[in-house]
Amino acid sequence: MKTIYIDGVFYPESEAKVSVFDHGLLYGDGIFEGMRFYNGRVFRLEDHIDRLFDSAKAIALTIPLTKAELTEATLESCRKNNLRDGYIRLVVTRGVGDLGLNPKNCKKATVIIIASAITLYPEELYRNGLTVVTCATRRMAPGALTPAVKSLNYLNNIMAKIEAGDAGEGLMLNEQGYVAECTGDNVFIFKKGELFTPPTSAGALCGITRNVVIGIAREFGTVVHEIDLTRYDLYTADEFFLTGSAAEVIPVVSLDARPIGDGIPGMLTAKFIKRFRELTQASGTPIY
Ligand code: PXG
Repeated sequence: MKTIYIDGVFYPESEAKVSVFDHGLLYGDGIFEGMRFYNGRVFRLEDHIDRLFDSAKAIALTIPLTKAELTEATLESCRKNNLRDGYIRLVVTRGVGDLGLNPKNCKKATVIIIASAITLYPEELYRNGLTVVTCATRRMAPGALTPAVKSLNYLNNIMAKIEAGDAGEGLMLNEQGYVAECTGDNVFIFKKGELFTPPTSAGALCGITRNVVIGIAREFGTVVHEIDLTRYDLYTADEFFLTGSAAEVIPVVSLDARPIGDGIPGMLTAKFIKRFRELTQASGTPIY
């Protein structure tokens, strides 16, 4: 039985409930983080906590805990569930209000922490690679809600996911038609040994796995370009992969029915996956 943190109290899964008047539910008014823990350590915990507080700041939401308190509550959620490997979902909503979207009527944010054992992608996908299709649904325009905020408004990404269906993962473009990201992952390509990824200004979340991969590239002496990419750049890439806390680093072997490179996961991607896995096993904030 899972034990879930809500506003300072741990509840059994069946009793872990929020009000129907919570604005996270009524309006998608809130923010979240999804992170992983491996071998008894939470990977990049500090970065996730920092990004959560930045998301909160951006939507004028006060998290009723300090960063240190939220960090401790996150680690305690793993301990209470006796877990060494798994997934953590941190959610902060605007809290309970009335049937009106004005956040001023919400007195206190709701803080939820779910630590769970689920793994999200089968190992064969890392060996065989993903199929990606471009979706008609565009990534949220920065003038509407900046994609830098990891908000509870995922509807446009969900529409893209529905479009992608069983075909595979969905690639999302921005309003100008440049590559933004996939529905829950950042995009990278290799061309002639150099690494390319869209800038966050193109509508990509400033992914923590993305930053780790850029760090690995520095370690390897690989040149990294954060520049606007079109679908042409992806079609003609030597290698293509996605990054995200859930997916980690995962190869892509086809986009819109065009094989990427030789149509099999690339050697450079494999090198990055290996190094990424070493880092997840050997670094992070100790839980116990
Ligand atoms: N873009 C979007 C839109 C995301 O939601 C990423 C990129 C990758 O960012 P990170 O920081 O994780 O490297 C995300 C992250 C889930 C889930 O349960 C989604 C994410 C992360 C963890 C779990 O669907 N998205």
